[in-house]
Amino acid sequence: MLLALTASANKCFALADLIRRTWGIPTLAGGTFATYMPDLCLEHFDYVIRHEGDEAVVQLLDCLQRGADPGQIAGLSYRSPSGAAVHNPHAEGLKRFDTVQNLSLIEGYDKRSQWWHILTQRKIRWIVLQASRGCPFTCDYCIAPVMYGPGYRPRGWTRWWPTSRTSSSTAGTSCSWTTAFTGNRRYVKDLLRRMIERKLRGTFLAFVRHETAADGELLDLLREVGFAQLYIGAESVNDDVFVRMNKRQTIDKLVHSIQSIQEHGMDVTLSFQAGNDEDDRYAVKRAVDFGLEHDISGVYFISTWSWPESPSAVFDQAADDHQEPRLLHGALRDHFPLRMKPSTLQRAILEQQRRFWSPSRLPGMLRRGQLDRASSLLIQRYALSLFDGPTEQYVSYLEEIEQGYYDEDERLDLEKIATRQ
Ligand code: B12
Ligand code: SF4
Repeated sequence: MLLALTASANKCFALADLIRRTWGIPTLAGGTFATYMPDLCLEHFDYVIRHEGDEAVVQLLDCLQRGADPGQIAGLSYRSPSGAAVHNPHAEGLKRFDTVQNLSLIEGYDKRSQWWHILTQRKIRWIVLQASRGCPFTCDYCIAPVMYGPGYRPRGWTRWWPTSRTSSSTAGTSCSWTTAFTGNRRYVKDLLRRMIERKLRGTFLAFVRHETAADGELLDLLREVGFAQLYIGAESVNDDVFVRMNKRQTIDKLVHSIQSIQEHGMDVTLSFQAGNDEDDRYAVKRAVDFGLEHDISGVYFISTWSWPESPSAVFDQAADDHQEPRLLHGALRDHFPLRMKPSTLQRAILEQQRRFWSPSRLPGMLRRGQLDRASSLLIQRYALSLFDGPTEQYVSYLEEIEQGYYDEDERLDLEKIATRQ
């Protein structure tokens, strides 16, 4: 059973091919990439489970054991005896998904500290806790509505909240709580109060929306449990982008939210999309300016991208330039932006990230006693340096392929790009 992020899909394909060639045992893929690209995955895997896998995987194992027909397993893709791809109808989103991961079941799971991993393995370990699935919002670019369907489904906390077993196996690591964590405030407050009662504390980060900050009681509870960072998908510093993408956010609300979270003793991390149709060559710089002005602890950029199959593509699909999967991890641009050359966008991402994670900011952090921020800056700066060479090579490549498609003001000739060979 394999799960591939797009950027690691080729490696997973090679591994699946090897397993099939060497041992001939059935192979199964699942997760976001496989859900969007089941046909491609079926070239290397015997089965693909689309969307949520919890029930389908058990049904498939049972079916394989009995040698039965998999035609009834909702959400399963496979090949018929004639070789044609069969995609069974979608499964309904799970109503109950109470079981929590138990890391002690992983043989040889390494319990050494985060610092040990950073210093000796150059790896940061993040444990994901999923308190809910889905999101009450439907932003056009987001995978959450596609993967989990409409609405927000809380997990049955009575059975799943972090137990001492989970906490001990995650000791010394950071935990992130998945998308739209605070989508149902009553449920999340209840969960946090129970964690406080049971003295379950840790270092947590949660993915939240700006509305979270309107509730002071919720922020106090988050802080008390150990949430040090709230991660908000800012996406842009341009209200027009929010409207076009159905984000239901404004810059004003974002700023209020940041201030309120900081007043409650937590840091804010923001991620931005880079290369939207409204963005000119200074958009990435403006986002970093915004981050510095509002004392944000981390500013990240994900290059705007859209699946060809997306029902709500966020840019004209003629401008799509899907690279090989290996390059699709969000840090490299994957389309021809409307108002700047691809090389300008890529260079801006690199330079502005360097500016945000500049060592020149260290003395100020140390003076203010922000040791967490200082160590995070060193780690991020180091991580960035690993991308320097490949990104600069990529910029040179972009300068070649963009020739002839942009005017002097770096405006894309969409017609010309649509008819390129
Ligand atoms: C938490 C998270 C992280 C954490 C991961 C921590 C960790 N230890 O795993 C951090 C912040 C480190 C991270 C980093 C990155 N992430 Co991330 N991350 C997420 C996030 C928010 C939640 C993923 C999660 O664990 N969910 C909980 C599990 C239970 O749900 P699930 O993954 O959907 O799994 C269900 C189904 O998909 C299915 N399923 C999943 N796997 C399998 C496998 C099989 C065999 C089967 C049958 C079914 C199945 O069944 C599950 C239960 O129903 C998602 C967005 C999202 N909301 O899903 C992005 C997401 C997965 N990340 C993404 C990306 C791009 C990255 C980065 C490459 C970003 C970057 N440029 O650095 C890095 C890669 C890091 C790495 N080395 O792999 C993309 C992946 C897009 C793609 N298709 O490739 C996503 C989808 C966000 C997005 N919209 O762009 N990420
Ligand atoms: S609010 Fe966040 S999780 Fe929900 S649809 Fe929008 S981007 Fe996705």
